[in-house]
Amino acid sequence: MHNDELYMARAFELARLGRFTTTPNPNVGCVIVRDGHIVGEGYHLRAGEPHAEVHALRMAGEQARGATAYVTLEPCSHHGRTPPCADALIAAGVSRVVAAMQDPNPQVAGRGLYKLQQAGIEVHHGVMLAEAEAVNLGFLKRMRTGFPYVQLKLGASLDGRTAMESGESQWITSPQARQDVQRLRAASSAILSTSATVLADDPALTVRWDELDSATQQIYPRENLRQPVRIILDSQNRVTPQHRLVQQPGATWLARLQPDGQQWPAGVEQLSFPAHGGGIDLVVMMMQLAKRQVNAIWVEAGAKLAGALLQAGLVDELIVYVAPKLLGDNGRGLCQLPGLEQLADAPEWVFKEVRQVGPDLRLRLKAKSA
Ligand code: AOF
Ligand code: ZN
Repeated sequence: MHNDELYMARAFELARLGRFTTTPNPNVGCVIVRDGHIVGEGYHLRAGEPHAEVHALRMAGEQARGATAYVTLEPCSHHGRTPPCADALIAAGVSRVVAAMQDPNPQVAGRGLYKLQQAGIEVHHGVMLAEAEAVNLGFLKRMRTGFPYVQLKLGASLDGRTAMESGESQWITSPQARQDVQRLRAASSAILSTSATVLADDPALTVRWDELDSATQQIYPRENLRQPVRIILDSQNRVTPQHRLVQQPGATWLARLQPDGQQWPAGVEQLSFPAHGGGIDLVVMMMQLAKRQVNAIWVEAGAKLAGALLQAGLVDELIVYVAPKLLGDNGRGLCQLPGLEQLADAPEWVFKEVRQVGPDLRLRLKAKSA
């Protein structure tokens, strides 16, 4: 009787402790069990720092000999920023390794498990696979497809309006929904917005530790705070060094057709992309962002970008905050989808989760085909 799922569940608990900090690396947890006792535990905290297995092996010390290691992702076999975990497990004398899933990183892709097997270790994988997929949506999508995982945040009234005709839209964000957004921003690699939003609202687009809920603060101490990269679609070079987001901690990438010759503060980069349909080619941009190791993108922008991303098929998940208000016929729509005439052409989504956040509802949806 191995109790594999029990220990793997603990390994996932540990893996999730890294969910605000590991990007571009995956969230990985590891538990080492000997004679029915956990003798070592660890998780990956930050790229460049030791992998989960190394922390767990350090804690187990000599007790790792003859033990079983539970890892939420296949142990790596390559020399990256750190040496291979497969080698460390072999050197420690572990006799059995259970991995939740294989690592799709082409630098690993089965070689870690193979290496362990070759060393005479009993290897097992495919335990709690659904959990393994869910914990690394961004990393897995990037490794498998070369595209980042995209979450599109929308705020709507009960009748699906996003703002009054005037553009007034502050009503949507109940303090609880805003707090929820802070947490979801914090869990993403990058926040994508547009120059239209920057010019209209001059947002900071940062994670404010003080505004996170206390449960998140507990697992994410202030000193670990990481700012997701702010990526601004700015095809007409309208963002200036005076805008608020430019002066925030962390990086800002201005996605442009043509860089300007200005001196920008440290942390600001201009990236150039080809044009498509009067703006930036979003598909090319997403591929380039994945090449820059962006795993998961949180989109906070207006109806125009929302529509363009949806029409390009680039959205993996919708996060819709629905406020219990009616805005009526003059309110603006949630996303611009011009040319949609027939019901048969309407993109279909599947509800994955419905939750009440303060006075609002939060809906989480995935594309029907996904
Ligand atoms: C593991 N355990 O805890 C993690 C793994 O640059 P490095 O050395 O940090 O390597 C990063 C790659 O290693 C990453 O892309 C993924 O394939 C794997 N991550 N592997 O055995 C861990 N974080
Ligand atoms: Zn490793």
